[in-house]
Amino acid sequence: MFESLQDGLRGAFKTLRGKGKLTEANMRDGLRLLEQTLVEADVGYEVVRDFMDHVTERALGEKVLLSLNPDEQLMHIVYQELVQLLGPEASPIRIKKDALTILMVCGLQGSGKTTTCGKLAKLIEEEKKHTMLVAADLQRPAAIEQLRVLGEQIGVPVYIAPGEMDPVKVCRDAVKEARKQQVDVVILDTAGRLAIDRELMAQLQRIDSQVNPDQVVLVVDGMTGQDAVNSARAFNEALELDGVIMTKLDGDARGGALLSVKHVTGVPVKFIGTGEHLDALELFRPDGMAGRILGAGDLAALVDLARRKVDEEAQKKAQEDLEKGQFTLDTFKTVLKQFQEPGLMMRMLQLMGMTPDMKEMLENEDAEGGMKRMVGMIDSMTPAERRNPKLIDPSRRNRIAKGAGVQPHEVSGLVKQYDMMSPMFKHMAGMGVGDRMKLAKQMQTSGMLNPGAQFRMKKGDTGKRLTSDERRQKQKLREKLKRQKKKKR
Ligand SMILES: Nc1nc2c(ncn2[C@@H]2O[C@H](COP(=O)(O)OP(=O)(O)OP(=O)(O)O)[C@@H](O)[C@H]2O)c(=O)[nH]1
Ligand SMILES: [Mg+2]
Repeated sequence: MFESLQDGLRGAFKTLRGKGKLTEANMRDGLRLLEQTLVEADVGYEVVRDFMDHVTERALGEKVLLSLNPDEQLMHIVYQELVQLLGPEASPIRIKKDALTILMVCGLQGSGKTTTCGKLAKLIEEEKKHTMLVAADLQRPAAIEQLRVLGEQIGVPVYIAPGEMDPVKVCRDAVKEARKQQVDVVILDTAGRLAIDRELMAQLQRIDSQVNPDQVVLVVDGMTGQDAVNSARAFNEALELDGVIMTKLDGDARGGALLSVKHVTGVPVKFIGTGEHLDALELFRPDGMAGRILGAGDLAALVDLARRKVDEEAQKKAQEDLEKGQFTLDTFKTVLKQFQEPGLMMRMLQLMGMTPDMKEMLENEDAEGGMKRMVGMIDSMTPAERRNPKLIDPSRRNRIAKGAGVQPHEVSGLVKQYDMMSPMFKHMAGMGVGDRMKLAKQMQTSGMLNPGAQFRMKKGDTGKRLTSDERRQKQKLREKLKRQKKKKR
């Protein structure tokens, strides 16, 4: 997601890293790169200007210039300002407790309305609420059929009124029917147009005033950049939107629309669509997204994804083990086994914070195959070995390798990874941003994917070590800072 935006930001922070002496001039270089990156990501002009004003004011503050890690400090400022820009709060769809919630979904043609209605219904059903989809797009006969098929796939009733020409009547009748059937949430899939026109708006306004939905959400295509923002503005003027759902962020979207829409329209993003699959809808969390954009991952989204993907039994076991502070190889195996769905590992790792070079490297790896090998090795261990991998001496190692059909060094690799991972897993809960950034860095060097990967990973992980010159400079700065502190006291 947003790869060039991520690259650009990393570039901006990099200009500050390892600089012997940080001055206002080189901080300004970093800020200029930051601004350029935002413009290239198609963030609106006004938004870039306000954002840069805030960041610049804080970055040129004395504290950052004097700090030992100006790149990290700037990153932190950018993180906080991004959270403000994107939210700052998440804005979930509210569902009433004991009454019918009416959700009206609108948007331009092809923005992803119908798919999103299906995804929403699926998500709500997973929360043990009953939904009903309403085919209120009478523009094309195929639209009704599309919704009917979607409903069938997820096992949700679809209200269809054959031969009815008035979408307002369809919606009114559907709501009546939903009340009768004691449905919790009714989702209206309305018609779209290629462009905003008066007739469409008038139709939507009639539905809005006669059906009185609890929430009106607009679906916009995140790939269309500022056009998405403009359509959000127009729809909001006509309908007073409660929120936006931005789709197709899995593709080549540059990020500009997502970064601009709240600032320009005042309407929060509620969910994001990240794929064609019916489970590719995520609650939009500004802090998580800011973390993702900065390459620090998004643990809350990771937990959501895990909750949906990892089966309950496995989850419960892992949770219990973690609570007891026992992250054994058995727990590790339980976790690993869940990751063998193609592509899932990649999604998880992205949420954990993965740099593009790491991604490129992993794309050449057979991650799922690697998991299977690891599970095989754990299966070949005795219960005692799984509880205490320290028992694994060379002769046990050979036995395990033979049993799993792998090389002995792969067994050592697995144990090493387990050693690295287990404290991380134990500390994952309740971590702040700073810790998450640290965790992301650790993840990148731990090579959890397959035994042996960590060695390659270390090789590619260059440029982190400071030269002796830079170390001396840092030391000087540190001493200077100490002296200043003393003076203050
Ligand atoms: N990659 C990707 N594709 C999506 C996403 N959401 C929707 N799509 C695709 O976008 C296309 C259009 O989606 P629809 O749900 O039919 O869009 P619509 O707004 O209902 O379109 P009309 O009913 O014609 O106005 C479909 O091919 C969807 O699979 C998403 O988050 N990611
Ligand atoms: Mg549709």
